[in-house]
This record gives sequence, structure tokens and C-alpha cells, in this order.
Amino acid sequence: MSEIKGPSPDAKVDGSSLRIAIVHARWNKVIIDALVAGALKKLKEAGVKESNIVVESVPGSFELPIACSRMITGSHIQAASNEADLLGGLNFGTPKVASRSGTPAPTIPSANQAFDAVIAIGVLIKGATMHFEYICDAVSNSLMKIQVDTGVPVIFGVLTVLNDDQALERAGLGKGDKKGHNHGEEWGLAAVEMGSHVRRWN
Ligand code: DLZ
Repeated sequence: MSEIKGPSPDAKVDGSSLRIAIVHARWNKVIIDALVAGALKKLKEAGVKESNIVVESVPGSFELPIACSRMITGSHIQAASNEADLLGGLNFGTPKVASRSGTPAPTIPSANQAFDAVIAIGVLIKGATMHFEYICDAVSNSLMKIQVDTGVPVIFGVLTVLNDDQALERAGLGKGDKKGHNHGEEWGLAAVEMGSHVRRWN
């Protein structure tokens, strides 16, 4: 195995106060299950509490962007709504609300409700048509846009591979001496590191 390629040693980060969502597709489930397990393992090793991890599934990778977007904005809406309730009770689910006193309720979620990072996990395997190219392009661009627009890190846990063997190896499930490495682990670590950074940057 090359010693050049791959991530540098793990940043030491404390995930004990972070809330992380994993959104995964169900296509190519054997590989997905291993990747999700790898991400969960590293989240827990970094101290993220089980009660602060939410796992959601969608049919395929094409559905990942809307799910990630709603996981992020949904928690913003929920936070604003709860704040409004405390301030005197206003419409549930309204993202921008004002209190009776006229003080605008925050549209930024409180730390214990919002997600500090979302990990989007999917496995796209090239087939005979152009379908693969379109989905890869749409999903990667949309996930990038969501994280930049919302300021909540979206970890790109989407394998875009040419065949089954490439996918298996990237989930640590390869055959013989090509067992490979579970990339889900790096995605878990990336979520904790980025979630911590964003907390500091706010
Ligand atoms: C339709 C389809 C195909 C052919 N291949 C994959 C795949 O390799 N990985 C994946 O995550 N999803 C695939 N899908 C499903 C699409 O992502 C999507 O769920 C459907 O087109 C419905 O919008």
C-alpha cells in the first residue's frame, strides 16, 4: 500500500459535546452497512455520545442532498420554534419568528439541538449508461452547496466507483490480500474535526 496517499494522522478532537447525523442511501447495502459501521466506530471513539448521533436512511444516493438539507434546516426550524415557545408561543415550524416582545427569536439553532456535522454516505457503482455520471455530479455538487450555504459541514461519504471490487475495498471488505480500508472511519473523524472547528469559528 502507498504511504503517500491517504489522510494524515488523526487530529485529536473531543466529540463529547457534538451532535452528528449520518444520512445513508440503501443501494448497495452490504457496502453501506460497513461504511456506516466504520463511521459510527470513529464517532464513538472520539467521544460522541450515542444519544447525540442520529442515523437516517434514504432510497438512493440521489436522495442524499435533500435529506441532508432537511436534517440541517429542520433542526434550525425546530430550534427557532422552541425558542418561540419559550418566548410566548408562536407558530411551530416557522423558521423566522418574532417574540411577543418584538425581539427576534434566533434562527441559529441552539447547540444541543442542531447538528454540528452531517455525514452523507452512499455507494454509486458505474453501470452501462450515463446514469452514474449524472448522479455523481448532482450529488457531489449539491452536498458541497448545502455545507457552504448552511455553514454546517457535510462530509462527503459517497463512493463513486467503477465496479463492485473497488467499492468492497473501500469499505474494508475486499477479497484476499485486497481487503482495503474502511473509508467510513475517516468520514467519522472528519465529521468530529469539522464539527469542532465550526464550533470554534462561530
Ligand atoms: C437508480 C440507481 C442506480 C442505477 N444506481 C445506484 C447506485 O449505484 N447507488 C445509489 O446510491 N443509487 C442508485 N440508484 C438510485 C438513485 O440514487 C435514486 O434513488 C433513484 O434514481 C430515485 O431517485
